[in-house]
Amino acid sequence: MITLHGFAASNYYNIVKHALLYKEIPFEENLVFAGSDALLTVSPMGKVPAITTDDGVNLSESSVICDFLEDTYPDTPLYPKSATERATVRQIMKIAELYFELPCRRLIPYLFSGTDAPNALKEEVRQVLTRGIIALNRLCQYSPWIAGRAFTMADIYVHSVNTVVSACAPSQLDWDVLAEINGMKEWRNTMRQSDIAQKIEADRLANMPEFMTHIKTQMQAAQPK
Ligand SMILES: N[C@@H](CCC(=O)N[C@@H](CS)C(=O)NCC(=O)O)C(=O)O
Repeated sequence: MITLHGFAASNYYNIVKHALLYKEIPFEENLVFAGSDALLTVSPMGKVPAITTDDGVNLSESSVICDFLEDTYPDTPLYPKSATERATVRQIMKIAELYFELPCRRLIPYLFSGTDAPNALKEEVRQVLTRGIIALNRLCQYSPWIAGRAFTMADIYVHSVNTVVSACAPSQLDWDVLAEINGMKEWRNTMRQSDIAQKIEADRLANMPEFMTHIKTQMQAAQPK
């Protein structure tokens, strides 16, 4: 059985968890936080998520794991058949990660510590997000799913990405970034209603207190003595 390593408060972890649940692939969860030696044994960068396959192979990087799951468990597909359409799905995922999630992620330390990010950082983040918004407005179709008529990995990916965007941008930038993408909020409401999304959200909330304790311990350890 596949083991999914990481923690339920992680949006990247939840991408893989959502795909596993959607494809009805049996898996077990191994709770491990970033920064631990245990994680480094399965994830070379020490990042969450990682999986251990049935064959005992460790894999990390959410998009790599998503591809592995699709290749290994093609039933209940999450990518279209044609190479062009598959690339279009991956293009949405990549742009959402690089120009939507990653800039917002830079604000997370300030969100967690309840402080205001420096203005120069906020400006850098705003500039990347502005271009990300233009790109996603061009790419996302919402007809009814993000890449068109079929539900794909891009729906799962962007839904999880949005957890970080919606937590960071309004509070740190005073900017409702999701409202800038036509159809995003309506689609998000639809996404939230599935049983899988609701289970993932319940697990995320349940893991939050332990995760925040872990973060506070890490922040205290990093303070100069
Ligand atoms: N590109 C990675 C990003 C994963 C990532 O940043 N995960 C966070 C948790 S949400 C993490 O492990 N952070 C700790 C670190 O960056 O060292 C992926 O797609 O899996």
